[in-house]
Amino acid sequence: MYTFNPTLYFITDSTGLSEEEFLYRVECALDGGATLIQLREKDRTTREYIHLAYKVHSIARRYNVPLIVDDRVDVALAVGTEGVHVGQTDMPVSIARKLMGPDRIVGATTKTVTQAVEAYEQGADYLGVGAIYPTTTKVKTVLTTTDTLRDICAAVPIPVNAIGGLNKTNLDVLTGIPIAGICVVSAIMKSDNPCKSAHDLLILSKQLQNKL
Ligand code: TZP
Ligand code: MG
Repeated sequence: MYTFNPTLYFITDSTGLSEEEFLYRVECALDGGATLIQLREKDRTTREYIHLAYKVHSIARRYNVPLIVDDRVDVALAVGTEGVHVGQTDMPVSIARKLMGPDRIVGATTKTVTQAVEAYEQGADYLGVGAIYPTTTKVKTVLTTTDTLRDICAAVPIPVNAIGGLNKTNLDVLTGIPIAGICVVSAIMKSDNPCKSAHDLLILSKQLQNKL
C-alpha cells in the first residue's frame, strides 16, 4: 500500500537516454526521496509506453511510491498503475475518473482558476499548475504567474503542485503560497547526481511547507 504524498513529484523524460540509463535515473530519484512519480513519455509508441510503465512501476513499488501515467488512461489501466494525469487537451477529468474508478489517483494540469475549479468538480485528486518558469521540457507551455498559482490554491480544496523550470536555486518565489509540493523533470532527470538532487529538492520542498 502506498501513501499519496505530492511533496516531491518527479516526472520522467527519457529523451536521449538508453533504457538502462533511464531506469537507473528513475531509481536514483526514488532513492533520493521522490514521493510521487509520473511517467511522461511523449514520443513513445503505445507498446513502448506500456513496456516502460511496467518497468517503472516495478521500481516505484519497491519504494511504495505511486506511479501516475501521463495522458493515457488506457496505459494506466493496462499496467495497473496507481493513477493518471490529464492535461487540458487530454481526456476530460470526469471521463478519466469514470474509467479509473473512485480509488485510483486522477491528476490534472490547470492554468486558470476556472480550469482548476472544473477539474476539481469533475473529480481530480490533485492539480499541477505552471509553468512557473520557462522550461525546455515542454516547449509549447505558457507561463503561469505566482498570483494565479496562489488564486488556484485558494479556489480548490485539493493539493496543488507548482511545475515548470523549478530547481534548487529558484524556489523562493513559491514561499508563502500554500502548494502541496513541487513537480520537476530536468532538475532530477538531467542532474549529474539525480539522487542528491532529489534529496535536496525534497528538503527544500518541505521547507516551503514549513514556512506556510
Ligand atoms: N507542464 C508544465 S511545465 C512542464 C510540464 C510538464 C515541464 C516541466 O519540466 P522541467 O524540466 O521541470 O522544467
Ligand atoms: Mg497531457
